[in-house]
Amino acid sequence: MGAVEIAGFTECGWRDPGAAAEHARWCCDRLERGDILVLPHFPVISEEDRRFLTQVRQSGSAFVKNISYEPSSGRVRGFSRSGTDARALERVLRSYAEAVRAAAMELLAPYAPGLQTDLTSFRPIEERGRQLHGRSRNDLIHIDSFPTRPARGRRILRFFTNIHPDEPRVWITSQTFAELAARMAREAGLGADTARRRGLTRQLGDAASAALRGVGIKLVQRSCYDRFTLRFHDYLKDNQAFQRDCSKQRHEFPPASTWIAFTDAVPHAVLSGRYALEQTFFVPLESLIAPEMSPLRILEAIAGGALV
Ligand SMILES: O=C(O)CCC(=O)C(=O)O
Ligand SMILES: [Fe+2]
Repeated sequence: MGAVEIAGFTECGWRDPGAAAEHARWCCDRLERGDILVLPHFPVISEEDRRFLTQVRQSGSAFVKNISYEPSSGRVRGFSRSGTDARALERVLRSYAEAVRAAAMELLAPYAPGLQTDLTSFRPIEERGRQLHGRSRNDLIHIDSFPTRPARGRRILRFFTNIHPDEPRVWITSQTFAELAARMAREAGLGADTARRRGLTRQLGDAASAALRGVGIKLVQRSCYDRFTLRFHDYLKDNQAFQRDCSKQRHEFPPASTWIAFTDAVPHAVLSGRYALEQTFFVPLESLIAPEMSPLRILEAIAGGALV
């Protein structure tokens, strides 16, 4: 597991179109094995848009972690309205989302038919010394799982771009998901919840959510997989011995670089840096080169049964 530099891919696509299919497959394979792909110079947005973003302020609310953009609706949330041109912000985030999607379709061509665009974010706050509470902290090593958007076994693929003019964004990563899960999944509660939620509780839950749907309220329907990955995220952040003793690799992502990882399986934390853009995708299992290496299949093998 590590960071792998991709030299042959530019904003115009693969340098050697004849080898594009083979290179794209290789990239997917590396990602699925837990590596981070790094495009050392891949700024994605123009210098003018970059300067604009560094003037945008995040809302001061404690509930807002990043500025987020929903490509499907065009909604931007979490920015400070005073002094920000909301339409310009929407345009810049949309153009980032579109450019990243176009790059993903070529760089990771095997995923193109199934690639599902999720949210875009802009992260203007300095991460070093950031005062987030407990499980929201970004500087504690974790795997990603989203409380409001269940993955149901799909992979969480994220592109990050450092738009700071001169400082790197610094991450640490740890060992593979397979190793973490083998050591800690049971202790973190894999299996316990699966059994408890079957039967009556489950049926009551279904009836209640049907009733709420009837009056226009949508409940988040989490699979066993999602309930466990949320628990595992919390378990890792709460586990001081793990945070202190786990193997660590440090990565510095330079200004104008873009890096890509399956953050549902690469344990990661950010130590410092400000001004990053990020685009999330879901990749269905059918699109993967090695589905048996996905967190869903690894956890199902440990649990001894289906989790979605
Ligand atoms: O902002 C970053 O560099 C990573 C933060 C993170 O781990 C996350 O948003 O899940
Ligand atoms: Fe994360």
